[in-house]
Amino acid sequence: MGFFQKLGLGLKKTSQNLSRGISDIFTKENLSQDNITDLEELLYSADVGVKATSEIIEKFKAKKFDKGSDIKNIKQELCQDIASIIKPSEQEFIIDNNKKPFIILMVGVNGAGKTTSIGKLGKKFQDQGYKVSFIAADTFRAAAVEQLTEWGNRHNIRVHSSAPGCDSAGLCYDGIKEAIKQNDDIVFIDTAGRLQNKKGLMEELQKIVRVIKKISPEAPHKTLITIDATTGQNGLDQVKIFKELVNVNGVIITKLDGTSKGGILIAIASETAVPIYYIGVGEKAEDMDIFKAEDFAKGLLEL
Ligand SMILES: Nc1nc2c(ncn2[C@@H]2O[C@H](COP(=O)(O)OP(=O)(O)OP(=O)(O)O)[C@@H](O)[C@H]2O)c(=O)[nH]1
Ligand SMILES: [Mg+2]
Repeated sequence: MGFFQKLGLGLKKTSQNLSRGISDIFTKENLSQDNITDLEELLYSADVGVKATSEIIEKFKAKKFDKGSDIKNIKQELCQDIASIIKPSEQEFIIDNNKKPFIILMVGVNGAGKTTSIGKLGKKFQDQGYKVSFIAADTFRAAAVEQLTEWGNRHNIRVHSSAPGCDSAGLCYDGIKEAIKQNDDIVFIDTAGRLQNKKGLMEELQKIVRVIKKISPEAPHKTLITIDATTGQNGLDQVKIFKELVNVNGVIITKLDGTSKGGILIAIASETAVPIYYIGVGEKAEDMDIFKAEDFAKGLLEL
């Protein structure tokens, strides 16, 4: 199964609600203000958010659909409107070969999918011929180191780790030094999950960034945040706050499978200028791929 199909299946919970809702709205009666309000509510319930919803509604109103309008045509128009809103967030993830190792810091709240995403992306880049290593800087939990080590073992990727409880910034420093020595192309740094409103933990993350900069002032070359799509609108705050504090410059949206809140991707695209590089629709390595705006919009409307 190709990723486009997987995405379609993964988005089922969101797309079925939307599809059914649209059919219900536009088969009942003439298009009136009520229909527009229903459509608005439908978008809110998929966590599309206030800004993107009003943009979509404005575009949609201008089209003046009527009772006789074909549902497929309505969906196609909506699909185009959504795609045009999220398109600016579709950007190629480029590894700059002049920055060696290319250092990627992974951040986010607890359980969002950081470690899994590192495993998946590490494998992806290795398949492209890059020499990859991981730094297990989630020193809070022994299980976190084991989890990353398991991904490393599975794909023959070196994992730099230390005993739980050690200073994570120091571990990052050593890990990067080691990566330089080993001539690695890409280093992923896994960090502990932290809630965006916990000051101490956010300060610790800033310390990690400061220490990385001691080795290379331009690093981390990418700071990615993983957002669990099932958390809905809170994901938007997470992007904004992590961006403010550690200059997040890329988003990965995980767990789009099994949620009816897949619209959060649209909210993040419309309300932050941070590119969305990858999306996840399952636990396996092949369940993550590049974010493509048109494909996502099609999946969302079952087209
Ligand atoms: N269904 C589904 N599960 C996912 C996806 N991404 C990650 N998971 C699962 O989500 C759970 C949490 O993922 P982790 O990678 O451990 O998350 P984390 O952010 O590292 O968590 P902490 O280190 O505890 O903060 C695991 O069981 C993953 O297999 C996805 O795209 N879809
Ligand atoms: Mg983790």
